[in-house]
Amino acid sequence: MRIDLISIFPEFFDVLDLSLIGKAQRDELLTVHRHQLRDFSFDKHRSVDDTPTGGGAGMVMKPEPWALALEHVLTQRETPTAAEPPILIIPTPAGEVLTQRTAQQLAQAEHLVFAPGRFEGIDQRLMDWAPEHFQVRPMSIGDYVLNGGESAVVVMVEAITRLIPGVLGNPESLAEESHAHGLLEYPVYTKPARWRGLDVPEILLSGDHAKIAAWRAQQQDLRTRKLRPDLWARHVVAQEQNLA
Ligand code: 6GU
Repeated sequence: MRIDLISIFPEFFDVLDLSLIGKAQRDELLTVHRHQLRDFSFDKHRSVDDTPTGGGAGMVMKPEPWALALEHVLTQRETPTAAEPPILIIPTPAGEVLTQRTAQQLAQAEHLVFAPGRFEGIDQRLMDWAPEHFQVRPMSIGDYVLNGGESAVVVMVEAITRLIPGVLGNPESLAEESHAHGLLEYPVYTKPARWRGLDVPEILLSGDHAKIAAWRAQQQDLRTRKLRPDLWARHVVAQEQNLA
């Protein structure tokens, strides 16, 4: 997978060189290219924003530097005539909320481009122009507001790239973890069996694998009902449909 990140803070993405995503890059499962948006602004202050037309607070990102940066990314493609246009993810709290299902779908892509805006967002005409060259996906990471899209990009890149085959050391952990089956993960324990007066649940020490699996499934149900009634309701509907 190729990932292009365009931002006025490209250094923000240095964290992607650490840990598993850094290793995935070194293993050539992933190439990450960062671009400074200001390199595509040609006025004397390299400005990328201006006042909102029609009035109002804050500043709006101008469409032209974004279009030039995105066109530059298109020219850098190894197979510029590839059938699939790259997916352009525009981080915005007004986007579709990223889910595990969407992350799984995006992990299949050849080429993802992220265009995180700052200020009050990017001139709408950029989004109206971009579908000529990209599959455009406005995406959010949850119902709260961040100062800019960069931290959301880090979250999205991590959620997506860990699903690329070979990125995780132990692919079995993917199958078991939270949200893989629409429920929260069960609680986990390690040694010692007693710590500061607190005991590991006895069943986990029993060696009875069937009983342990049943206990874990029950814990997943209990946790999900308590902490995420929204997920629980969806899970119940899905189960009813599977039984029908
Ligand atoms: Cl993607 N961007 C911003 N600025 N705020 C957010 C977000 C994205 N997702 C949730 N809040």
